[in-house]
Amino acid sequence: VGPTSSACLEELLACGVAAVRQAAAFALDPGEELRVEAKAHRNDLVTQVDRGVEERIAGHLEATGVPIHGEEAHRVEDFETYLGRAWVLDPIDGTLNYVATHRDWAISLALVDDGAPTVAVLADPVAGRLYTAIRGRGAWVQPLLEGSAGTDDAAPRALERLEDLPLSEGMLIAHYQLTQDAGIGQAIEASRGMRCYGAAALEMAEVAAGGAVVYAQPRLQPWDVAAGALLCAETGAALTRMDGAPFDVRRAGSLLVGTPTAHAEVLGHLRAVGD
Ligand code: 2AM
Ligand code: CA
Ligand code: CA
Ligand code: CA
Repeated sequence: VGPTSSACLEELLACGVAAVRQAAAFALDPGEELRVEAKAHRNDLVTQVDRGVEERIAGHLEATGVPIHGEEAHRVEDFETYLGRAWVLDPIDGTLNYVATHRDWAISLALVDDGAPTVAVLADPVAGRLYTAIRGRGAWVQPLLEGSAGTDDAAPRALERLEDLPLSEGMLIAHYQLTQDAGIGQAIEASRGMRCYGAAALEMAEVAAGGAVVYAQPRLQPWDVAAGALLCAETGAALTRMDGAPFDVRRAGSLLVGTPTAHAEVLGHLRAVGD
């Protein structure tokens, strides 16, 4: 592993950033009325914009020669055990929010190599923020839209390493179905308060940026978590399944991510009621 391979990751990051910026502009202003369809159940929605974003990004990334594993149209076969490089894409994370309120949705793209996320591009288009990361080199946030060249506020700013705050000094992000779990109930009591944004990628970015000390969610897919997992790892968050098992972004399952101390506290609450 020498300078060539790192230059290569930077090129792939630049390509991902260009693809996501272009697709975000489209999703912010698709120029036609939304057409909403239900998939597996009545709240599992997809729109022509989800599909359009995936198509646009896939088209842009074709030149990289890396296969795409995306929520709406692209699949890498046997992804759970896939080795090598793949782009993992959630064209719109938080489709329900996109349809209902037009905010709290994200575009999440990651390059995964032998199951490990190595490049992350995560856009919060309504907030105008773009998060990026390269494995082992850090995570950054910058304006989604490119400002006038040379201005300081357009440059990527490194996300600071997380202060290892306990649950009592921060917010806990969890979803309704989890609030009825006794262990999570205890953890909510021990925290400053509970929040829920309904977009897993943004919830992970919130932990990486220090806005919440922990986030728990029972069932997530690779495209929900691949980019967020790298942002969180690069800022020093602890990341496992909700039972403490190791996390593999290639497999669907639960997620518990947070500052090392808050993460351990929540695991303790979950285990205390599980015994
Ligand atoms: P999505 O909007 O891309 O489907 C909402 O609670 C969060 O969980 C979102 O990140 C949503 O992603 C994700 N999610 C994963 N599987 C889901 C499902 N079957 N139905 C609704 N949301 C799902
Ligand atoms: Ca979906
Ligand atoms: Ca999603
Ligand atoms: Ca989606």
